[in-house]
Amino acid sequence: MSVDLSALGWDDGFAEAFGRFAVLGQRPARVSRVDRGVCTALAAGGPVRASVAGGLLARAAQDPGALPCAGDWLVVRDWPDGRLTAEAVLPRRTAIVRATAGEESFGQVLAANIDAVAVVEPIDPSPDPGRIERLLALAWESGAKPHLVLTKADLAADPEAIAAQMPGRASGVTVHAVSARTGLGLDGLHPLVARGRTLGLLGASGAGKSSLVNALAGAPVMQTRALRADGRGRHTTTYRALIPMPDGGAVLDTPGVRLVGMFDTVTGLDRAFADVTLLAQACRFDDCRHGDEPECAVRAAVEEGELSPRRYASWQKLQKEQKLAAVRRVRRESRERRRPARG
Ligand SMILES: Nc1nc2c(ncn2[C@@H]2O[C@H](COP(=O)(O)OP(=O)(O)OP(=O)(O)O)[C@@H](O)[C@H]2O)c(=O)[nH]1
Ligand SMILES: [Mg+2]
Ligand SMILES: [Zn+2]
Repeated sequence: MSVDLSALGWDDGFAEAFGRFAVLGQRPARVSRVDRGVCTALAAGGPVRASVAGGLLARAAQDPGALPCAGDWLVVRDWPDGRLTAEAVLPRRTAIVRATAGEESFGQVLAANIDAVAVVEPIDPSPDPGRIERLLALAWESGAKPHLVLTKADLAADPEAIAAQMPGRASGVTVHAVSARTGLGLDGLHPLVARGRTLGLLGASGAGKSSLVNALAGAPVMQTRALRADGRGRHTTTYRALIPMPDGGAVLDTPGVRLVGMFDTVTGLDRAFADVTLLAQACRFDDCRHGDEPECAVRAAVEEGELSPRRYASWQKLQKEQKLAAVRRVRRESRERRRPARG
């Protein structure tokens, strides 16, 4: 089976980066899945399995984010005994990075080189605006273009009316109501998985991400939750996977994201709450905390009904989390500077 790499997003930019990293006899491949240090990747000649090379492992000891992740472009080396190794990861254009909760932990790369991110949220039971805002902030942070996809639209009487109420609109996110079961609304997603494009999926467990992958692929490529086994908190998908689409393009499916410690940087939050950020710029004081300061534009907007109290509260909560995460990161970084370098 041969693989058309340009259908998977390979282009002149990656080719140039590859030229800088690779030596003769090495070839590019895109990671579809990683299991215990072994990457399954799509190369021009077909799928390959490559273990992570020593040099790359050594780099990853300092920065775990350097390890290959689904969606990465690798420099793969063939050895005379038939083994393959992943020698390098080409610089990522975009990445969904989740800050993990612990003091010691590092950002975890959930998906790399995606062009768009779909925040996937079920329309039934009713969508959770707070969760959507949180995931949209993470999506904005990735550098890829966020979309909101409301799944299971077949279960709602008026999906468009629900879509019209969703947060995200305020910051320019397109909202799609779709059904993997009936095919409703899938046409709107096809441009996101056109030849050369990759769509990343981000959402809670059970949101219907893998069902969406199967509906877009037109084949049961990912396992989905069995109808009766709907125990809460169980994840059906347990690994991240890049799935090529039949007409080119790819979808990157992820296990349901748990919502702890997601924030580390501020850009995504500003973009997901572009409306509130704009308001805050009109506050009298630059360091306004939107408490009892005079001439606070944010509080005025809430009082006048322009900004919903729910969205305002959600923004405050996420900002608090982001600040905590930043403090943790600074502490961790200063600990690392004090620690003598290993090896
Ligand atoms: N009615 C209806 N049910 C759906 C639809 N899409 C998914 N489901 C159901 O929702 C459940 C969860 O779907 P999955 O696709 O496994 O969810 P997931 O987001 O991949 O979950 P994790 O892999 O655990 O993160 C399954 O029982 C699906 O049958 C849909 O469009 N309509
Ligand atoms: Mg799944
Ligand atoms: Zn203010």
